[in-house]
Amino acid sequence: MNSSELTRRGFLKIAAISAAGMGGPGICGGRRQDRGPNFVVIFLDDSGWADFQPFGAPVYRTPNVAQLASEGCRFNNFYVPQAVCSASRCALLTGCYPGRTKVFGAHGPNARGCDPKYATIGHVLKTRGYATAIFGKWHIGDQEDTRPWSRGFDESCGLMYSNDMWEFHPENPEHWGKFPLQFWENGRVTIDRVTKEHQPMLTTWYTEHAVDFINRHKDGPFLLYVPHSMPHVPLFVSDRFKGKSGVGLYGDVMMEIDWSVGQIMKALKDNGVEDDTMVIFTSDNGPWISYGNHSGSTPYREAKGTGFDGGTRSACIVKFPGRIQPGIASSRAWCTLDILPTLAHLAGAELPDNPVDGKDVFDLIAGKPGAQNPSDYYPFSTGATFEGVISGDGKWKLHLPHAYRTLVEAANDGKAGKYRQDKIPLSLFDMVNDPFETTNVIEKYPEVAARLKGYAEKHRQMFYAAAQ
Ligand SMILES: [Ca+2]
Repeated sequence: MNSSELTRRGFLKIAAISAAGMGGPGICGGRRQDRGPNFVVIFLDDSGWADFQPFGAPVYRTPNVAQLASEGCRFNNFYVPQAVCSASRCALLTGCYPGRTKVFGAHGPNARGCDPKYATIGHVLKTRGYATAIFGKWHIGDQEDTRPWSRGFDESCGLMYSNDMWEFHPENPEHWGKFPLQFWENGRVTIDRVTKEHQPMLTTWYTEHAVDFINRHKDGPFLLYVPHSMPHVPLFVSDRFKGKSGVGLYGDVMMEIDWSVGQIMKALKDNGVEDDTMVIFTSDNGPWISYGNHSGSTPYREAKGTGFDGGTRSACIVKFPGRIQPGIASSRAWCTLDILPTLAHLAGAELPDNPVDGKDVFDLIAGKPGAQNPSDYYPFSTGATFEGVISGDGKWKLHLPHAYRTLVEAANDGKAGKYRQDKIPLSLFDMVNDPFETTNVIEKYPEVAARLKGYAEKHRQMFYAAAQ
């Protein structure tokens, strides 16, 4: 366990505060007893693990994220089950494995996306009277019954898919140019063809909607989901942040996202709901490193679009005053799959009728002494290829034999570089002592390998047997 983990004493202190808060009638510590807390989920696109202080030490400044980390708990071992946009978002919003929903990779315009038979976190929280909103990139369906307003979100604005799926795509403009990149608001198209004049405003517009939503729903409870389009390429920034970092466009974009975080936190505070709101801040996958100076960074192996930790491990902060100890770093592993069941638990909501794969991990993330991760394993995959499992405690990672892309040469200034394909044999990594996945220890730990192979084989049989 990390030395900065919550101590039993610290946990009891928080538990005592919570218990005292629960004692009064009606409202306790700003929270009404008959309802759950508010939730804000800020989900970046392609931001690397080391893009923000205190995870990394970027040369640009991100004071609002640093403050969020000082007021919340920083999770160093937080995972997504697939390091690509649509699959990652679907896992967060449904709590289901990609192998279950079959939402893999990144979907294009008009895609069916996630089958409506899988409830979203919006549906689940609405059963408890939550107002729900998404302002940002949806990317789990672009048909009438798979867009946000059909999928549990009362209010919405943003893009239905990635901001590079347009006429200026660096590699395939002819294909993507056939489909206008549209900006939607509450079920209708308000910008039919997003241009280079509109893209610089995306971060601002999402933020303004988020602040307005908080202002109107301060009596709560609410779910505010802000999946930013940035820092996915093509990078754009508003005039206020152009050149601000002094280190190039990527730094400017990150400073604008940091500003957005500050605006949302200020809105919570101004409306008196800061203490009644759980904030989760993370990224859908690791950096798209072939874009060179338009990409973020990660200390872990490989990056976006692979099953290595450079793709699947995201920097994560959770702030929940009085419930999660502030200012600490935790090495406890968990995953976006767990967000739906954990928030459902906190809201007092039932899980949906469809199977949900994630688990309620609130005790684990709150640092309750003795709390164990209830999942034996988390799967990881790329596209439709199941690649292996990480043990629920985050200590061991088993790669099944699979191919993966690795960088040959990055390009800069919005152009894509080159990858080549490589292969990894059946491999076991000790993620505590070798977090960079360098040394295969499968011969040294045959019992651990057998246990993880058992999980992997079961997972393959359940979710990939028909395809493989
Ligand atoms: Ca992404």
